[in-house]
Amino acid sequence: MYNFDEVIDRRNTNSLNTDGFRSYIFHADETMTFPYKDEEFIRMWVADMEFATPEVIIDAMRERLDQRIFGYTRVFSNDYYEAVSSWCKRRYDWDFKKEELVTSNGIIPALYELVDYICKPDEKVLFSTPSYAYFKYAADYNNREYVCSDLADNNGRYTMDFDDFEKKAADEKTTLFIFCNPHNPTGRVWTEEELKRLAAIIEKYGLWVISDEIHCDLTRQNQKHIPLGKIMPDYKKLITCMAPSKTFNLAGMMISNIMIRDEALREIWFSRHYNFDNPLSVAASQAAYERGEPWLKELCAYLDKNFEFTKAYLADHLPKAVFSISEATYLAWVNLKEYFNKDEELPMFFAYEAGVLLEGGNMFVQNSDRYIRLNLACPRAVLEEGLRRICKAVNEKSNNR
Ligand code: LCS
Repeated sequence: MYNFDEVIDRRNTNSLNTDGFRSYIFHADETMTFPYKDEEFIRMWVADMEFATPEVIIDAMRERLDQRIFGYTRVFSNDYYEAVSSWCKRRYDWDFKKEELVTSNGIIPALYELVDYICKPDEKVLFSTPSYAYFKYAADYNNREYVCSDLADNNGRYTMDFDDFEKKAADEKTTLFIFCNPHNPTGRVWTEEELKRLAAIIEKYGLWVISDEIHCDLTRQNQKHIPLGKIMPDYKKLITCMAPSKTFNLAGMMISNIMIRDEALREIWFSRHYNFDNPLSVAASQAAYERGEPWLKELCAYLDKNFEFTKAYLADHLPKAVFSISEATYLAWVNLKEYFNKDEELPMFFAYEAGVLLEGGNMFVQNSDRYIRLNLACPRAVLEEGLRRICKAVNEKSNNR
């Protein structure tokens, strides 16, 4: 029904994906040149999609545009809460109270604020690595120390090292754990058993926990996301973050949903947070949760196929790459240890030698050396060309050694 094969030109839209890669990936300016023109790159980096946002959402934004006045806006209507909470109830069998829901112009800004509100200056933030780098930046921004607990890589399937995690959680200066559920970049959907073990440690040491569930709607069809809030129904020091941004390709609309259980923390939030929303974003988000599900189902089926294709293609063309299909996210996390030396800059190699923009292990804090992360949320034809170029460049390099 929806056409995920359509290739859409994103240039001249001030898109980070097409126009911002020099600064984001290479910390360089416009003078950085490549053997490829910008429009010749296959872009498999930042986590947004090459697919059009569903029409039901665009229609809702159009209807809002037709009202013609765009004054100061904040979510006041009960309809918004109803839309988000029925989504969570229907899909994850999880409830939260209306007063717990606040909105933020993105999960990153919420993390930056919450670290400040929760951690005293000498307290530390814990997260699992490899990690989405903004967990570290949220600590850095607030001059808080951070502590990493490395995940274990079992032939491409990652697990938590609970002993190491508990050791770090036991430090009385470690007061906040930022949890990625499901996990970016490894794609893990944590099981009920894993979540229960984790919850027991969190409770034992009384940690605050922010469960960042931004990727929860994007699971493989054989997987089931469990909100940490469902495992810890009465734990007050838990904040859950969800958003329509990844799910419906709305990152630029900058709206996310943050569920804060603790009343005192909510009060700090309300007294310090810059508390306005973009009216188009509110309309988009509400419509997404009310009417976006049929599109999402088809998207997930398409992504499943892209993962299967990638798995088969890598097995055929880069047999020493270690890759297991991500249980969630549209991001593939591929171990290229057999093909690269420790000091090699992978994003640079693939940009120059393959004309592919991707993210390398160096962008995920630690425990990620010689991995690449590929964004598979693109039309199949684009994916095929990207993989063809990646495998060709690696094989040529190996043959020349
Ligand atoms: N949390 C996680 C775990 C993410 O992966 C991302 C985006 C965000 C938060 C951002 O939330 P926002 O502020 O947009 O609401 N992840 C990206 C990534 O891995 N590459 O580009 C963006």
